[in-house]
Amino acid sequence: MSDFLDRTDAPDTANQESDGGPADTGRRGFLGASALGVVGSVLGVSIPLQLTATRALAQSEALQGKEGLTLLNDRPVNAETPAHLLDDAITPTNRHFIRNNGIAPGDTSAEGWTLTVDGLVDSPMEMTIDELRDSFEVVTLALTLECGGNGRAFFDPPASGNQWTYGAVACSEWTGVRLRDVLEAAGVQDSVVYTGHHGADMHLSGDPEKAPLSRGLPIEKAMTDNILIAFEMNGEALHPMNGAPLRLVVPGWPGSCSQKWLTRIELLDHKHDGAKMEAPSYSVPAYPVAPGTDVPNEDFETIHAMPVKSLITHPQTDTEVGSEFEVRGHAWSGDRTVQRVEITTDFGESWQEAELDDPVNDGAWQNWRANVSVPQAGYYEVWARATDSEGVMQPFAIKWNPKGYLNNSYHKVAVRAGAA
Ligand SMILES: Nc1nc2c(c(=O)[nH]1)N[C@H]1C(S)=C(S)[C@@H](COP(=O)(O)O)O[C@H]1N2
Ligand SMILES: [Mo]
Repeated sequence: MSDFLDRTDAPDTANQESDGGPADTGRRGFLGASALGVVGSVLGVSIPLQLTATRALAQSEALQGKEGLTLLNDRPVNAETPAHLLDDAITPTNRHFIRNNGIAPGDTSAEGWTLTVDGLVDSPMEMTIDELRDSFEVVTLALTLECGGNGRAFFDPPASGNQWTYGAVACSEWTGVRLRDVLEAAGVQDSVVYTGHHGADMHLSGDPEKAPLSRGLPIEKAMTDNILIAFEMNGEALHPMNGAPLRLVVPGWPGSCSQKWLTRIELLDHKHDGAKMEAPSYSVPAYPVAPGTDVPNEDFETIHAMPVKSLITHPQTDTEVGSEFEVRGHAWSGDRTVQRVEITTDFGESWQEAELDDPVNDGAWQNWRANVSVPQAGYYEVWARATDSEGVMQPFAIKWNPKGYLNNSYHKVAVRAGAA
């Protein structure tokens, strides 16, 4: 089976630069969708002509170690992981999706990299990565990162931006220092309501005055225990495309909160107004809307916690199974835990509860598995649905919103079951 995903009938917004910023009206990726595919098979042929030869070379080198991912866009680089390649309890670095809004910095070595913490703090600081390591407790946590636009590909009418299917989610093991410890050391002043995050990547226009992305967090969220300023991913230096040498990892909130190539955290007495903080970026209407509705910007709300969701990582869709087989995957829910995962192989007539693990730590997804048997040979769909600790269950259908965020409808895989 070829793992090239045929996207020829994807809407022609597939290569737009953004997963939901105001700037994403109109720009097409340089290549047609059909020229994009699995990372590895396209290296060397997908170099956009706008890039200098040197930078394009650096970019394809940076994609090394990500073979098997599906490339959705090459400028900026966006690549997702097919669901069956997300089977590991902890996502290996080569299976972690990539979502860039701009051009990654060319030099991502830890040498000389510094983090500035300033704004409304008692003692502004600038520290190297070694100084961060030496000054604060170093912790390792498995943390779930999901792009706010994961699942956008299934919106009807389509939403502009990267056409993520299922694979803009991961749970790697991150090592770093707690954001809270660093902010407390700097001395957060009483007037602070928001953080502003800054990274070293470059806007697609090349304009040094513009940031591709600069998001922030309400200060109460920033002070929670499981947000890391990370300098290791799965026990090694971060992959250059995943924010080396230093990044934020904010589990359970839209991935855009997790600033990569982190250089500065600013403390503010107003909501941060950096790139893609404004509606409709990473925002949904404050009230339910009919599919296709044009919603005025002032009616949007910034997304906070991501909703409850599950992913089936085995069996792989479009494969053959026996009459008895194991179904397994992961489930997560923003700032909550998942209390139940159920699966069906009869289009929802009956549901079977899966065995569900606790998260290995606060902020990690939960692994689940179930043995199923089917009554006769033939075509089956396996669907999964999770229910979180507040009793909120994944919806069957997509709750449409203009920018294609928060699609947590059931994941479905198709299999052909053989005779017993
Ligand atoms: N500096 C910077 N940080 C960034 C981004 C970016 O474009 N620039 N993209 C964000 C988005 S939208 C997501 S979903 C996550 C993706 O993290 P990953 O590429 O390591 O999977 O990074 C976030 N951090
Ligand atoms: Mo994202």
